Amino acid sequence: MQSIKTKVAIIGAGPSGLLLGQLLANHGIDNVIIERVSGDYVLGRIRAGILEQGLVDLLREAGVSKRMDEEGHIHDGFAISYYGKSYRIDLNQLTDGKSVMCYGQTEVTRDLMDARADKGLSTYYSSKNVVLQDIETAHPSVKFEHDGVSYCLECDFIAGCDGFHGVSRKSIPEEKRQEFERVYPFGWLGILSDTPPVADELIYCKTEQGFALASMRSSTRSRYYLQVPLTDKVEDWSDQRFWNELKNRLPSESADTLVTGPSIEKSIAPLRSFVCEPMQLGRLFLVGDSAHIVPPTGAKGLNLAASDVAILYGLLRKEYNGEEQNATQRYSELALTRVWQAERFSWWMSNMLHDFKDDAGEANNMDQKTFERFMKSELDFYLSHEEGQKVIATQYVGLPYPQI
Ligand code: FAS
Ligand code: PHB
Repeated sequence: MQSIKTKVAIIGAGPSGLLLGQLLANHGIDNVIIERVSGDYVLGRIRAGILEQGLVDLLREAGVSKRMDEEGHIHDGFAISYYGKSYRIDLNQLTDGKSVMCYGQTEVTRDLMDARADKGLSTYYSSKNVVLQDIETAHPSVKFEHDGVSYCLECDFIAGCDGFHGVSRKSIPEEKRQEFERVYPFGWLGILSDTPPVADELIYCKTEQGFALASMRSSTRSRYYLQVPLTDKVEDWSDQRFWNELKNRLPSESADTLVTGPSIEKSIAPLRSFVCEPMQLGRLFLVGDSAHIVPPTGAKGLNLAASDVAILYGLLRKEYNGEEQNATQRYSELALTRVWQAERFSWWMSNMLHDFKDDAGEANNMDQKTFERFMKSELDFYLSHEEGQKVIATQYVGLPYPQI
C-alpha cells in the first residue's frame, strides 16, 4: 500500500471535482482527484448546455474561461411554446440585464481537464475500489487502486464530487442522512446533430403530444429533447422517427425550417428530483450530483453543482487562511437553501411543461388529467402576465449565491 498525502481529496473528475480542484490549486491548496473512469469516458457524456452567470464568473475566476468567452453564446432570452403559441421570456428586460451562457458541459469539462493538466495536478483516472475512511475524524483518508497499485491518500478533507451513483453519499451512514425524492413518470430522449439550430434561442414546448426542447451547442451543432414514456428504449427511436415527432411538437414556424441530419449521440435520461440532507458528515462534503439531482427542465443541474463548489471553496479558503476556525462546518446549511430553491423551480417547470394526462402514476393525490388541467392553467397564468414571466426569468438566470 503506497501512502500519499494532500490537503483536499476530491472524488470524481466531473465538472464539480475539476472546478473545485482548479479553484483550490489556484489558491495554493493542494488537492488530488480520484476518478473511476477514463478522461475520455467523462468527456463522452453529453449533458448540460446552459451556464448561469454564477458559473461563468467561477470559470473566469478559475482562469478557465478563454474558450467559453470565444465560443460560447450569450442568450438574453428563451421561448416557451404553449400549444403552438410562443412567448419569449426576455431575461435581459425581466432581470435588469442578466443573461445565460450557452456552452456545453462537455466543453467546460474539457477546458477544466486541460487547465488541470497544465498545472501538473494529480488526477488518478480509471481508479478502482475507492473507499472513504475515518470521515468523522480529523484525519480522513481514501483507499483506492490505480494501475494495479493500492494507495492510501491521507488528507484534511474529502470532497465527494462523484455524482448520483458515487461512493461518497453512501459513506454517510443511512441513519445519519435523510433522502427526498420524486421520480417522474417519463424520460427525456436527447439527440445531438451537426445541423444548424432551429432558432437563435432555446424553445421549451408544451404540446398535446408531450414536452420538447430545442437547444444547441454552437451555430452548427444542435441539441434536441423529446419527453418519452419510461418504457421506451433508444432503439425504438430511429432518427427519422425523432425528427418527425420533434416537428409535431415544435411551433409551426420552427417545424417548417427545422434542418435534420444524422444523430451523433442519442440517449434517454430518466428524470428525478433528489436531495440528501445533510450534505456533509465530519470532513466529508457532498458536492453536486452526489448530493442532489434535478430534472433538466430548469437547466439547473450543472449550475447547482457550481454553487456548491463556490460555497465549499469559500469556506475551505477561510479555514486554511485562519480567518474562521471550522468554517467548513457551515457548508451544508449554506448550500441547502439554494439547492431547495433550484429543486423547487425545476420541479415546478417540469410539472408545467410536461404532459401528465396519460401517466399512471399519482401526482399530488389526484388523477392525472385533473393534475394536467391545473398545470395547464398555471403555465397559462405565468406566461400571460409580466409579473409571472419575471418569476420564471429570475430563477432561470440563477438566484444569488449565499454570502460565505
Ligand atoms: P457528474 O456525475 O458529472 O461527475 C461525477 C464523476 O464522479 C463522474 O466522472 C464519475 O465517473 C465519477 N465517479 C462516480 N463514482 C465514483 C467513484 N466511486 N470513485 C471515483 N469517481 C467516481 N444538467 C443540466 O443543467 N442540463 C441538462 O441538460 C442535463 N442533462 C443531463 C443528462 C444526464 C443523462 C445526466 C445524468 C445529467 C444531466 N444533467 C443536466 C445534470 C448534469 O449536468 C450534472 O448536474 C452534472 O454532471 C453534475 O456534475 P458533477 O457533480 O461533477 O457530477
Ligand atoms: C441542453 O442544451 O442540453 C439543455 C438546455 C436547457 C435545459 C436542459 C438541457 O433546460
